[in-house]
Amino acid sequence: PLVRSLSVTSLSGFPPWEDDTLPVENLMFFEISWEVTNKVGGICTVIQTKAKVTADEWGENYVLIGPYYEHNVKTQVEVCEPSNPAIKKAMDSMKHRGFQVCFGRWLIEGNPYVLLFDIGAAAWNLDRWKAEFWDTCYIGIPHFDSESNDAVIFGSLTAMFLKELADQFPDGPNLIAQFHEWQAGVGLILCRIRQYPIATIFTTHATLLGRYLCAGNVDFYNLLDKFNVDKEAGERQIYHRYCMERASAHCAHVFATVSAITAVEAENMIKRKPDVVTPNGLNIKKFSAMHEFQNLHALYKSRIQEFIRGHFYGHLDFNLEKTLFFFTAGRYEFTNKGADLFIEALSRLNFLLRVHKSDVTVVVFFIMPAKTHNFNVETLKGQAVRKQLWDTAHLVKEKFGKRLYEALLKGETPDMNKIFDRDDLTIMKRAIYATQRQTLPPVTTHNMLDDSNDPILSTIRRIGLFNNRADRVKIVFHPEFLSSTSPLLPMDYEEFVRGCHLGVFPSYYEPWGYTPAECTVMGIPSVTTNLSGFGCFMQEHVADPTAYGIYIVDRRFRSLDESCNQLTQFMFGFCKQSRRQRIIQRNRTERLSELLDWRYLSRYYMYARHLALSKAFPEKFQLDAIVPPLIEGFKYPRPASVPPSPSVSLHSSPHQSDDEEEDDDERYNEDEEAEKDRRNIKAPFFPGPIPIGKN
Ligand code: G6P
Ligand code: 1S3
Repeated sequence: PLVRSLSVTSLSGFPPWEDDTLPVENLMFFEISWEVTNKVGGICTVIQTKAKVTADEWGENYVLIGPYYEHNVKTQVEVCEPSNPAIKKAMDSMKHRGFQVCFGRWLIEGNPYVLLFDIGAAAWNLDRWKAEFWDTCYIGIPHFDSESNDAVIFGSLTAMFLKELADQFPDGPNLIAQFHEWQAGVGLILCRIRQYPIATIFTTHATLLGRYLCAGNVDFYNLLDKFNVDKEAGERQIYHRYCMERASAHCAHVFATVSAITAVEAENMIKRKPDVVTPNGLNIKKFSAMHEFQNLHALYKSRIQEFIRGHFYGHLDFNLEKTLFFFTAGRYEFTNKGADLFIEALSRLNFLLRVHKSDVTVVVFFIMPAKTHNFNVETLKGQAVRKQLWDTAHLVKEKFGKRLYEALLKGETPDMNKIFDRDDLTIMKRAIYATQRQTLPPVTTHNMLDDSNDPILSTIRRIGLFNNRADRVKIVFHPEFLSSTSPLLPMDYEEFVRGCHLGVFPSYYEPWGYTPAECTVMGIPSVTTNLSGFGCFMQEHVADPTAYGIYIVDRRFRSLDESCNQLTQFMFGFCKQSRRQRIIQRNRTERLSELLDWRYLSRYYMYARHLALSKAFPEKFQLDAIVPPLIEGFKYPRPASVPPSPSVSLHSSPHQSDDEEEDDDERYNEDEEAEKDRRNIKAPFFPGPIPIGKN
């Protein structure tokens, strides 16, 4: 009984992927997560970016369920009454029992409905619900773990609401509920054990144990099947959380995770093989003009250059036109996110650039939030000095302009020896004197709370990358997320990424990894690893990822030292590219963005829903009738022209020039290259969902 058809036109000129979707008129779909309207990490990005395609498919029958926080609601939600009388009735019943429930539209693209529960206001039930949870599945929650207590309240309220709704629909519509991560899992466990008629999906975005074990000094991937998981969880005092996570996965009709590598991890840590992998996508907006994102790169790069002028005042003996900006960003998990490997590789890169007498300078930004006492004086002073020089130049320019004008009015050319008077020279000399400094440009922009034990700073001290004049690699550690209102670097994250040349994310533990994916859709090359979901995905679907600006470090089958050398070589190779080659590479990187578009990737979520329905209501939904045929092994082909490797002497266009300034028109040739690539692609783009196993 398939009624609706979804037509997605591929940007690569592939045939549109036509698929029969579910008869959503007879279904309701709920997605439950602690991060609905509440940004904590990557799960919010998943839900937020996916909202549009899901709302387009499900319309009024799609509702997200999350926790109520007054500030979030005030800034992100338009509160309204539910149009569906059944939802209203269920909410009224809950309100009648003393619970606070809020309904509205989330003000993001797609405008999905949200239903939010006030966790604090329901806390008076905590003891009772914990006891019920214990009686139901023998998982005991210690009183001091407030996050787990919140999970019990959130789960109990979710289950109560879904029950109220299901009771009103003895003959349908059928309900599907997808729960994300262990914080939402209690609701799923309760629904299943109490046998509510709901098709359930549990998605884990990372396993608790995987994250903990990787952060310790453990050879995680080689020992995956050797861990005594109960014991490991107990020793880390997360046994109850681990039980919630494991029970959620086992109770669900369908168990999903975000990447193949996390599927293997889940199989070993949670002991259930996921039924489906649902890779994370993004909401891709294509510019109508191919070069528009290149213009944005130039625009935002100039803003970063301004910051550099201030930060390195008195030490600006490097050419900003030959300076590359690398960055890493994310949750401050030093080893999990590969910051340890990155700094070591930077020290090797510094050495290589110095011995090869390279004229390239690399400024590396670390954007990872840590505890601080705000900006440090030296950093603020840098920007003040830059501003003062700018004002001085402006003042002198004004005076100069006036004199020039007067002279021209008299029909004279000015005497260049007298064009500056004594005052002008004094002002200029004083401004120059102000740029003298006794200290090196600071490595960190903030006063750190625990400076001496901070892992990034400690490593930098050990290897001695202190922004000396002779260093070709300079470090700027910004231990706070970026903001367009910052007095230091007033840019938001997206602008900053666009202005950089390379994102470096050599993670050891990364179930998916949105940071390199975001770089890709903005046309910025990045480094990732074969231990990250994103890296493995690219390896699987792109024939030559490096040519497209996706550098994948092998952290799985190589020693730490070998991985470090590989990363160093990637970065050194990148530094050897000409501007023309960088422009070509950015164009290619940006072309991959369609691989990450929810318009394609959401079909894995569709498949998970089909599967859940067929398991929960086998008499009504048969899977065979709705799974699209699988066409395996699709790869995005190699680029039509020569890869922009600096060691390759062949040029990728007829007008190669070493003059950096002449390179800009290259993008038009690149448009042609993109066309050639499109013609090269023969297979349909995304073949359809990949079920990776059965229970
Ligand atoms: C973009 C702009 C060009 C600019 C170039 C700089 O392509 O459209 O005008 O010259 O970026 O590239 P680079 O890699 O040197 O920052
Ligand atoms: C997790 O967030 P994280 O940074 O703690 O979920 C994200 C969304 O699925 C994923 O991108 C990331 O790798 C995971 O680690």
